[in-house]
Amino acid sequence: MTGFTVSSGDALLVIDVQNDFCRSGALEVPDGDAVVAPVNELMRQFPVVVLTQDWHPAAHTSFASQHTEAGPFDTINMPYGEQTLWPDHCIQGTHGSRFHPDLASDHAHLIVRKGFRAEVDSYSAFVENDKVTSTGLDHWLRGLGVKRVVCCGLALDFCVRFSAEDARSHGFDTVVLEHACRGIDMQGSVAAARDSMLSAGITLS
Ligand code: VGL
Ligand code: ZN
Repeated sequence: MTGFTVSSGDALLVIDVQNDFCRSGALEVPDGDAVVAPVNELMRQFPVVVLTQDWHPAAHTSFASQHTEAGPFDTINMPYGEQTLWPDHCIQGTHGSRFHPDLASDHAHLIVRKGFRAEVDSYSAFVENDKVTSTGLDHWLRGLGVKRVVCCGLALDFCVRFSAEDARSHGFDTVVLEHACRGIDMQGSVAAARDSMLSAGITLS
């Protein structure tokens, strides 16, 4: 995190630091728990803090359990485009859907729940995977005069990546703080995410 300082138009966007993405979770991100300490440290410094929470109904169509033709981590075609299938995770109200117990969530000013519609997944904090349905976060940030969105959390190659790319495409200066992220990394997805974010004009710090 070299040369990074917080300024007044900044918002911190903390992606999906939830039990199912941490140790022994249903969709465990390698070393996912390691983001909690740096994320807590960051949250104390930002004037605006947003947490996201992946929040699926039990029969969500992104779950491999809802499909017979494909399994976990396979990609299938949905009406809105390609979708990776996942183990059941972050089911609304379950332990796996709760924030990591050590996450200092009292620092948050807004919690955005996403992926709650059974037919459409949402990696991004801004727009669902159908690329049209807004979560409202863009307007909320703009109302507060936010100019720059600083992203961290889980997983770097999915929800952090797509949240950062949508922040950028909505006109925010966008930074991803890699020391406070961890990735799933399937078939080179971390490298692909970094390339894609860099070419979108996102700063990796
Ligand atoms: C995520 C896959 C499925 C994430 C959420 O938080 O990166 N990945 N749901
Ligand atoms: Zn999910």
